[in-house]
Amino acid sequence: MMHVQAGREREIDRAAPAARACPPWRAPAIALGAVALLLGVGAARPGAAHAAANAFCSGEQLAVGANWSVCWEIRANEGLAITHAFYTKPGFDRRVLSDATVAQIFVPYETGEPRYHDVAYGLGPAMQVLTPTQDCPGGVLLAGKKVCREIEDRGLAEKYCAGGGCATRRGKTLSLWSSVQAGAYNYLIRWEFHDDGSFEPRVALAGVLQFGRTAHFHNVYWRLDLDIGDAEFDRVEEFYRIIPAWSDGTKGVNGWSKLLGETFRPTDLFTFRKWRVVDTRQVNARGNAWSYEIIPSPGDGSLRTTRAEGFSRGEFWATRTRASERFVSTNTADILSTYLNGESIDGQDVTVWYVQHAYHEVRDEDAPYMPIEWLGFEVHPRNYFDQNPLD
Ligand SMILES: [Cu+2]
Repeated sequence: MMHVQAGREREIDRAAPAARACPPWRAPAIALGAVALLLGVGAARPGAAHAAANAFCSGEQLAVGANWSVCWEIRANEGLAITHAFYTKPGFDRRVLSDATVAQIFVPYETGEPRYHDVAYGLGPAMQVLTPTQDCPGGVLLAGKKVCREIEDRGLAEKYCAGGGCATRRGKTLSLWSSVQAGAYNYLIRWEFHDDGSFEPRVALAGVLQFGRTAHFHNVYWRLDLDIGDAEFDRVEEFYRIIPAWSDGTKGVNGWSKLLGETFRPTDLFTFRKWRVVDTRQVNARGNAWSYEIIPSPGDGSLRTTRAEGFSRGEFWATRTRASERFVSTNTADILSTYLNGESIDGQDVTVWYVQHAYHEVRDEDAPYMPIEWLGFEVHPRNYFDQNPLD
């Protein structure tokens, strides 16, 4: 595990053309995106193993707390990346994630231009130094004060009454976050790992408006390699809840459909659509397959643009895991679509991509400095444990 090398950071900066409206890495550069894509630090692929994250990293790259053991690194393009995450507690030590990143933040304006591809320009070199007193008062600053690691109280985790008495359990979260300067904006990229086995990738919009009152989107593409137990033997499934033709509307049915080949899918609020990655070789004590599910947030929206921007065709993508397949787009290329080349994802090592579309209709309160607005979604264990792991 390593940080972005300083030399590589400079190379991105040097390659960036000057621009009036924004710092160099934010400039809509044609060649720069392709250059930056070559600079990222590749993720080492783990073998199939049950071992805590400390088999993969040490020192400040290893974050431990709230029943998690997590490795992270800084990459030239994606910034703060999670490279391994294990759920661990006494007598329990099991892999959840091998690799998780922000794969793109695509920001098109309603006037048609500009159309920014921020990860292609490089989030890593744009990470800012944080302050111990204001940014990270209860945590620890790492990576030259560019990453804050915290263990926080997340409020009530359980509340129940039984046997004549009531009880409350409070939860904890292990979080790692950083701030990235993207033009006039600040993005906060934050990974939260909760002690109940769920985790939450989050991005906040902050800073100063880039182009006054022009409405625009922040399309955040997340890339997750959920390696539940083993890296191999994944299967991706899509949830549905429907009202059958025979029902008068008071009765519904639900189920999971398998996605057998590389594909993209739109969100569908009417059927409570969500997705899960299942390990086909492992079942819990109740005989149910281990899985983790990706739950769209209600405000995530959807956006379809042009044929050339084919990466905007769906909110959820599933592809065969390839170490080289890490990015979504540049100013001139639809990269994500090229990963759909007919490979089977049934029983393979699978990477899933989820897109959140925030529509930023500017309001007066966004100036002079924007109130921080968070985007995020939850990734939950489903039958990964035999029961609530906090009990
Ligand atoms: Cu905005």
